[in-house]
Amino acid sequence: MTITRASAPSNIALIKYWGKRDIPLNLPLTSSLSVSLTSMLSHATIQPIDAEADLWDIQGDPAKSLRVLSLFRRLTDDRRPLSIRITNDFPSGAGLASSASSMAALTRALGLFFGLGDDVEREPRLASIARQGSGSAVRSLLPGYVLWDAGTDPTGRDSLPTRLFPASHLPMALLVCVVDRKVKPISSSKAMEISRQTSPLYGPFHQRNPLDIAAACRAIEAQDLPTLGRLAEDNCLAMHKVMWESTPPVDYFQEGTHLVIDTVRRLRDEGFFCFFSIDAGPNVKVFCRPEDQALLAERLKLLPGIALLQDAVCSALPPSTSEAGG
Ligand code: 2P0
Repeated sequence: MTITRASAPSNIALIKYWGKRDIPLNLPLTSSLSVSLTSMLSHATIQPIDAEADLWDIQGDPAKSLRVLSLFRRLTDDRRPLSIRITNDFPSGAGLASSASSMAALTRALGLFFGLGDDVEREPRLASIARQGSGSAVRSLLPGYVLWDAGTDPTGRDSLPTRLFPASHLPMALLVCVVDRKVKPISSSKAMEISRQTSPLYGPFHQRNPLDIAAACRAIEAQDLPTLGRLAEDNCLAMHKVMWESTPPVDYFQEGTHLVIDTVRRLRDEGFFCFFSIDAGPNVKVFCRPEDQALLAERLKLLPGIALLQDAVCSALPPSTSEAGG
């Protein structure tokens, strides 16, 4: 029996996705720009089995994985029972979003298994399938600096990721400050919908998106990390303000989140370049120049209650394999 394996990196958006133009198809209202990470990987293994039903070995919400598999089955009409396993390289339960990397890894592995391949640049349908598992998974299908274009087509066929620049164009290192390991109390999908329905800042946040995307692309192209950092922080805080102004307010920040933000600002005042980004949870991702990573880690490690994980922006996706096995 063939065993197919594929992996995908986690990603962090510098210009965020926070709203949908089509909920059933999970299409974003505006574009987002991210970096894919080197060592925060998910791995998916697929094997046909002699059984009545599929065998799942996954963590997290099974609904997302089931949706991805059913989309491949609808496309290929191949309904052989499968054993499906997804694991994460980064500590599970660290409060880090794993749905982007796990849905991207699953899409790449099933793509290879069902004969579509694992390369979204050759097979754009992979983006559509990954997206219906988890929106941010679209960006995890590529390495380096990635743009997920929202597209305008109602079917979503032009809602695709593109490689903007390789990681080497503007190398960045990352320190993930883990404030809380618990699963977030409210999912991003649900919080996005509360924002859409009730926040007066939802419209303004999306109106400025094209300007933010263009400015961030220019900053990366010019290898201008301070400008990119300022844009990313402003965009991240604008997204959280959308949530804080919703009814009921959604606030993912905790005391430790504020502590890390204050520390990043103080480090900058001291002359160390770094900037923060925070998603739908309390943990803070701190980006810096690779040569400053060790020194900044020493400082951030001193903060009470904060655990640190280190990473960098990745240059290439891990290779996928399909081989005969028992
Ligand atoms: C982002 N987030 O751009 C934003 C910023 C969280 C905060 O994309 O509803 O869990 O499955 O499409 O994939 C959350 O991503 O959301 C997200 P769904 P998903 O990274």
